[in-house]
Amino acid sequence: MAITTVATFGVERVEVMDPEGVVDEALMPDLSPERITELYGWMVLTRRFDERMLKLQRQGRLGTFARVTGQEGAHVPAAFALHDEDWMVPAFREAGAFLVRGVKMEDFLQYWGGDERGNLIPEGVRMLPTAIPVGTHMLHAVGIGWALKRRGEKAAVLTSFGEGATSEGDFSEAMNFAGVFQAPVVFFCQNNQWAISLPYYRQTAACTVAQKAVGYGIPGVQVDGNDVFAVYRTVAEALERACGGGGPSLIEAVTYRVTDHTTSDDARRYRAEEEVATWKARDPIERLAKFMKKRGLLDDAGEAAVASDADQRVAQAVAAFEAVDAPNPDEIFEHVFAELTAPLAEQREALRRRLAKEA
Ligand SMILES: Cc1ncc(C[n+]2csc(CCOP(=O)(O)OP(=O)(O)O)c2C)c(N)n1
Repeated sequence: MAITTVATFGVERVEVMDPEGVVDEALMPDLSPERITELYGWMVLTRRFDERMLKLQRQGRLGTFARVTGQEGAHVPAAFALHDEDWMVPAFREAGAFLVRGVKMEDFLQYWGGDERGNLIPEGVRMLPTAIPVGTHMLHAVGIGWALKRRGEKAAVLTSFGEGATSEGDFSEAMNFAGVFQAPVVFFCQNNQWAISLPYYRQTAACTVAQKAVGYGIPGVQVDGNDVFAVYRTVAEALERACGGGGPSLIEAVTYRVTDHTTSDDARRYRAEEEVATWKARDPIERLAKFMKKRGLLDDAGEAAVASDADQRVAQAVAAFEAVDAPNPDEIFEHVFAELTAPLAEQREALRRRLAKEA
């Protein structure tokens, strides 16, 4: 009889660029200056869009929105690392990924304005719509990945979610299935430290999200989620491995939700201003700008031009969104059942009567 160690594990963390924009050349991903400039443009567009979303909501022109400011260093480079033939299966805090993947900004606005027609993904864009139920979409991602594998398609799936979603049973089922069937899925966790008012340490007893991969026999790694190069490099590698038959992986991008949970929340009620200030100082866009300025890829005038170009694109999208006719309320009852159930038919009649009265 003996007691022996049958398994050991460690968790690696990838950092490429420090807060001053200085990079480790040996770890730099393969990105041309043009691609880095493009990536920067997407991040700024995402930030300006996000800020405008808050204003629109406060003005009563938009419904609730899950803001992404501070998380552009995570989901934007992750989406940027995808090839056209890859799929993205997002949660609800990935505005930048929608833009990078080619979803029209006005459509995205329309969805968050409460009009489901905005959820129609353009033909040829391999992306699923926003998933509000926490965690359910990870199973859809694995289904798509498994299908790609069975069809022999050389493509992978990136699914993104928050650390809160890793407490859901869906996460465990998805990770297990992906591991057993070696589905080409990259699980991308934006660990932004808070699930509404629940902090990370109350969410899980695991000291990293990345280590959860060990239980499913798949590789797990942590990256600095405010370091675009670390994220891009790690996601690109994981996608390549998945496409080449190397199976799934889990990436934990450590970042921070500097805004409220949604435009309906007030985070000052449950967390300290000092903590928020610490993370604001680690801004991912400023970090990339510092790098680009050192390399002569950006100057102050260029920075202002990128921002004003982004503002113009956002203004045009808002105008297009607000020019769309309101949907027919009857549509609420369509597309779920082939034949409307009796209670739903009754509800539709009640709605019609009420709208007729109010008209
Ligand atoms: C199945 C389910 N349970 C609860 C909710 C309510 N809810 C919305 S967001 C959220 C927290 C999610 O936290 P996390 O997964 O870390 O993502 P984050 O919001 O931080 O991006 C909860 C509990 C929901 N949308 N779906």
